[in-house]
Amino acid sequence: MEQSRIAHPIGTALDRFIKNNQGQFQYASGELSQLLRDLALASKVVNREVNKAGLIDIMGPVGSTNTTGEQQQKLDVLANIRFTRALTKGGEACAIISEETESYTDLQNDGKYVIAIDPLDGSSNIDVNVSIGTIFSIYRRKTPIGSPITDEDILQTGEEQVAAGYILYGSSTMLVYTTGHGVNGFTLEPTLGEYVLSHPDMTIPEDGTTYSINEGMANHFPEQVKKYIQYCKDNNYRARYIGSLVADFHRNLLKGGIYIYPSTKKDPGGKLRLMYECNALAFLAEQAGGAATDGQQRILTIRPADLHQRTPLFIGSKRMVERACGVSG
Ligand code: P6P
Repeated sequence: MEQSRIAHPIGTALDRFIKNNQGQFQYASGELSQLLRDLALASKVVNREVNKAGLIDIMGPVGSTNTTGEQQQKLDVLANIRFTRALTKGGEACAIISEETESYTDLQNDGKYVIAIDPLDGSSNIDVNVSIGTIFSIYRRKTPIGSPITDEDILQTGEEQVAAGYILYGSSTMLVYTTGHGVNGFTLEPTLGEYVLSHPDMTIPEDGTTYSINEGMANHFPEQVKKYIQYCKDNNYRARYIGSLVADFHRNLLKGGIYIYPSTKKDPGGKLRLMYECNALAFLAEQAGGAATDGQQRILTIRPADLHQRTPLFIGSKRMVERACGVSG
């Protein structure tokens, strides 16, 4: 039977919303609520730094690369520090998997949750003032509290997420998350410093006419993807590609559409990372009535072998994903 939905009046503050819906969490003991608050707090600090990046010396590259060989931007490193500090102080997380660190961070505490996070995705857009985002997944640790963290706690499939979301630092700043009971979006009211409910019960249109893909690499796409892109053109679809996954995903969530980052000759396993980019967005997409696959299987069923494992990604409106993957004609 459909869980009785609590009324979600627009304007409800995030804290109040979390409290009102705490009963939906399988482990309704308040820790997950506190964890979401810790992430929201850190995002407000990152938002402040993103919004004034041009005024203080935090733009541009640090001069180092992250674990996946990508040039780290100063704001990447700052965001990672902010989220790690908030989660450490909050005490609910026992380990953090981050794009910015080679291995996971063991917080040496009795926290029940493991966080996988891309602290600032789309960093190549930071210096040109284009929207960027934070992506997070929340898992419960599997081994007993007090015992050492193991790969069993860290390398979990996307289906085992207990919550996931993103923060979009765009024309407004939004926090969008799910705990497995639908998707809700909150807009930061800057004068109050509060996230308030602006997009209750978000659902993605079953079909759409917007496709997001870097066509500059079209010569390196698999034949099925080339065929689908031609189908989009033959049907006068709209091409929109921001170069920030969170921004493209958010637009498609609201309006309908598909985002594709396929395997290419340069990145045969795809470019995007399973643990801290794709799993969270796949959970959100499915909760909103959409779909997310690697071209063959649901993203959420992929068993990770490595923290920084990459995967091809087809995500968005269900009908569009099916057609792009050749499931439907
Ligand atoms: P390309 C940003 O680095 C990112 O991870 C996503 O946010 C974005 O959609 C994609 O990579 C852009 O990659 O190869 O098209 O520049």
